[in-house]
Amino acid sequence: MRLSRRQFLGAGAVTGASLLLPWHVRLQRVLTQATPTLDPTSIPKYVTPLVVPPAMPRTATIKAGTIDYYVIAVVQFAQQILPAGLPRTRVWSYQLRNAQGTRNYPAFTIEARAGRPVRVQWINGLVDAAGNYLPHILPIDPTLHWANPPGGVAGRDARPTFAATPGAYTGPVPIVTHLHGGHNREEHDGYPEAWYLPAAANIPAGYATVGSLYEEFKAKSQAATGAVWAPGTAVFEYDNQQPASTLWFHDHTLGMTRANVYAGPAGFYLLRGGANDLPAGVLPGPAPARGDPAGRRYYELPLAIQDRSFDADGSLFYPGSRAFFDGFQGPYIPGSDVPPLWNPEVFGNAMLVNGKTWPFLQVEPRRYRLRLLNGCNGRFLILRLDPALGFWQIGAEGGFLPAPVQLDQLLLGPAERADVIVDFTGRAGQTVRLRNLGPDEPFGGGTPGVDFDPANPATTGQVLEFRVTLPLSGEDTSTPPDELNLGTVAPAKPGATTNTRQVSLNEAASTFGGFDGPVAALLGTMNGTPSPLGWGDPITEHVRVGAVEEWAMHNFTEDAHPIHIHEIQFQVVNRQPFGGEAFGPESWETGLKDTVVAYPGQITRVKAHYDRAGLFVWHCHIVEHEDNEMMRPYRIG
Ligand SMILES: [Cu+2]
Repeated sequence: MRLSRRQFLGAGAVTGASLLLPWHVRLQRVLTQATPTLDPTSIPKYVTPLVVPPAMPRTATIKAGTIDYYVIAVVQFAQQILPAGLPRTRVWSYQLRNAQGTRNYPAFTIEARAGRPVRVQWINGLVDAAGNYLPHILPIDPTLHWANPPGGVAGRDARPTFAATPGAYTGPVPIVTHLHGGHNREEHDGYPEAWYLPAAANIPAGYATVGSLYEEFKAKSQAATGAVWAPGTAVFEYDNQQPASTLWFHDHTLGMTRANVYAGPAGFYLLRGGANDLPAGVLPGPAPARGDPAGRRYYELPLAIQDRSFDADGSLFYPGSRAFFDGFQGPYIPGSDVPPLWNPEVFGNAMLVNGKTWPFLQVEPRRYRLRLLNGCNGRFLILRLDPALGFWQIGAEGGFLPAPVQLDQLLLGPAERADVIVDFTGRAGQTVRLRNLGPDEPFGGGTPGVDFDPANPATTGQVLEFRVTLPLSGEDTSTPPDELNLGTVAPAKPGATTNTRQVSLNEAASTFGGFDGPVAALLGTMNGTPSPLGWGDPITEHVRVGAVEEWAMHNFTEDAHPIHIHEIQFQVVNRQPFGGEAFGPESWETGLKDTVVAYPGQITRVKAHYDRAGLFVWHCHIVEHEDNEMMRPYRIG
């Protein structure tokens, strides 16, 4: 029996009862399986200094100095992620072309100015010294609806059929970079079907070398900007006509984002200036700037928090079998509808900040601005400081909040960002640890220790150590957070709603007899009852240019999903338990956002101004979900 796409989606056409599956229960069983061979408790903590990614140098300025131009390649290299003395780790990340000194995981930060475009030639540099392609360093399930280069032009961006269970894909790796939070032309968004292989010497005959939308977007881009896309590259221009904020870039290839991002490629893109930024000196700074001398002290720091697992040889561990998740050993193909390699969620057993396990940072007794990113594949973070200094959150994904919010903990779903101020004043000599109380399993909402077990306090419950050991280098002249006036710079909310849309979040159970595990997560429409839809189904979200739409996202699953809508920044309107009363957004959700936590059994409503025509996507940012159908195309105009 062959597993066709139609049969697969048949599994998704489920009733309400089978939508509610105990994924948590299954995962708990898995966590007792010690598959990664490096015991995380054997990794010494707080022995490695935090790395603050420097600002990415420009390749050039172009168009009479009006555009910042970068030529950036995704490359493979080894980095000391684990503490010195333990093996190095093979990773991928971005580097400026021909500048090995800019090679780092996570990438150097792109510093952008409001109103000043940034153009990047993104090179797929996953080739060896001889120019032959490098295979993926992590297992890729070729049975999903994915980029599928071996399918050729006719079979790319599809779910291939197999007569027997295949192994992992070992061919050339497609990439396409997405600027998360950006507001740009469709051809520069990093559409999942606009991927491209490296321009390698040994691409197998018959392989598709680009995704199904690459050529169309290439033509549009060249017409709009004049930039030529050479083989193995794409040239994306970012307008930076949006409020100052914390954006980030990462891979977005169809059906393999989970592995491409876990392998490393991600970086911060900090947009500053314009009407929605504060004058220099108001907030703690500086942050790394282009051309800084070595050893400069920074009071604004980007912090990318990620969970990863390792094998004893230092290599990244990512499960290569569904058996890791719930012990299901098959049969896969033929016989069942269960993807053999894909795992519904993957949690690492070690915590990394900016590419190092459990680093430490020496700080002065003064205020710091931290740009926090949850860069985990599927883990929700609940961050607290110990001792409990608390945080002043001043911004989220879409810019500043209307007013600073004092919080004793930060909840961050995958891809969410928090712009916060932490005050170490008066703490000289103290050690302050950043802890994580989020669960080591899918998050469903609730309180650590009450509704779920917090992360393992010996490992994933710890993140970073601040040591207030540096003498003050000078007076802290930044404005105390409780005196900050953000109201003048907080971005405007969308206007009155012109259209309301009901959409749904769903899980699909296997139809294989005797096995009720999840085989996919799905978005869909909602008309009294949910209609789950896959990536390949016709577009259902057609949005008029200029519309202000409110999307009511009904979550029929057991888990919270961080839902990201490309191209726009939305306002969180409210949440409403099924059959209950609506309540307003959290205090830290009062600005604009691009990713929102949609809780199980609730309707989460978000509103945005869809002002720019194009083909974009919305999806769950648990990237294992995104890769297996929990992503939908949508069109503006
Ligand atoms: Cu999800």
